[in-house]
Amino acid sequence: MRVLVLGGDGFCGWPTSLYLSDHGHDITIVDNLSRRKIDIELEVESLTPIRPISERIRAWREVSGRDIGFVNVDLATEYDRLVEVLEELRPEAIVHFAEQRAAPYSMRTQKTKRYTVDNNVRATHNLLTALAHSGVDASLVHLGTMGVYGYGWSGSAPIPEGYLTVKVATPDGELEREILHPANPGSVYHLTKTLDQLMFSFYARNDGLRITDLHQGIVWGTQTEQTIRDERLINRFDYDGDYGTVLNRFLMQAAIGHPLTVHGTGGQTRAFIHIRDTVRCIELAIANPPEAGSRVLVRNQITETHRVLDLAKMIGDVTGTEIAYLPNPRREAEENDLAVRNDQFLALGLQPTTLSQGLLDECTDVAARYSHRADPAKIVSRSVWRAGMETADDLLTELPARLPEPQ
Ligand code: NAD
Ligand code: USQ
Repeated sequence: MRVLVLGGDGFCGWPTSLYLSDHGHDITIVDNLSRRKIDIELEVESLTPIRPISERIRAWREVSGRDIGFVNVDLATEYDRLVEVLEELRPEAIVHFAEQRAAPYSMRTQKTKRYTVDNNVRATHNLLTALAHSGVDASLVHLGTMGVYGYGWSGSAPIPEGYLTVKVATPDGELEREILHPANPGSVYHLTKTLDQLMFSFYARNDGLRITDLHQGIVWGTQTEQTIRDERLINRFDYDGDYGTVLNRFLMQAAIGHPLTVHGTGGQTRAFIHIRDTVRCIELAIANPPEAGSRVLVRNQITETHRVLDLAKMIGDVTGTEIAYLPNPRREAEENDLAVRNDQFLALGLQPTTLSQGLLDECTDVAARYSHRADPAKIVSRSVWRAGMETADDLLTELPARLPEPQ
């Protein structure tokens, strides 16, 4: 298949591009490299030394003999360019990763709130308009998030895949309806994903676009079968307080002997998926699009759920790292239950890669190998959900002279 990977230079997009290329698909990455610019703005770098995009693509050609195309387009502001790219390449499938994806960054300042909405909503809407008017018959697979459902809204009832059956009381009796699951975003970033959902619903209905929205959990891990083949292909590893996600942060923290940064009580339960399963799910999603004229196909892309504190305890016990209970910079439920249906991907043949000591070790090893690149002053999360909320001081001011050996 000819596939465009929008946001293909990012943490999920790069390994997905390599995986699909390795499996015989013809890949072109579209990315404006904005994520790399945000690193410069935040004065932080991926823990792993990611190479410039042209070097990445050159290395992949050397290693695999396969070409990946690259076009630098800002989807939010370069509409005409986007239409040109679609008409020239005529993709059969488009995978849309290209959004500002960090909740803490989206809550950092007025500027980052506005940037997140402007970037994400315009990128998605430009893409939909371009698809509706160009006559390019590509199915679209978008990366949404579990956070559109919110946490704890339905107590211990499992979260369905996108749609909820409700009963509406009317003067003539009860009507049964299937509605999009109520949106309950917990950050400006998550809010943009709930707006994306409405745009998808409209364009699927009005223009017959074939759209799959994948509500993905927190992705952990770094390397895939492809990125591990050459150091120049290495994937991004975010550990900082804005872009680092909880499990990878704990693994990295354990690797440098930094206390594990639990926000509040650690009673937050979240859904997780390993990066190796992310790339498989994308392949399954592009191979199984909805029919034209059908509603948006929503699939939950998660393999397991865990409580933040349980993850911290597990990693703390194995590595001997202490836990630091920090003031929570976010406004979120201190504790929540979470059960999620993921029947669709299981039925399509996904064999979940669940948390195992081997994979945790692999990730800790990567973190340990590059731990000298870490800046301890970037670890504590200081983007607060409301002005004046308390944050913690740095827990480590410099890297230990001798870093702990990987266990
Ligand atoms: P990332 O920030 O590493 O990658 C996003 C890529 O999109 C970057 O390379 C960036 O330069 C590009 N981009 C952003 N705006 C763009 C624009 N206007 N035009 C062109 N390119 C643009 O993020 P990621 O972790 O790879 O996440 C990818 C997608 O998956 C996001 O939409 C995110 O919401 C979703 N997701 C991620 C996770 C996770 O844990 N990482 C979990 C659930 C869902
Ligand atoms: N947390 C800690 N300590 C930390 C970091 C986080 O306790 O050091 C807590 C947070 O307070 C939160 C939970 O861990 O309760 C998850 O935070 P996270 O930063 O790992 O994940 P989140 O902000 O939800 O965002 C990430 C991705 C986002 C994606 C989302 C999937 O950045 O793109 O959409 O995961 S989900 O959470 O399922 O909505």
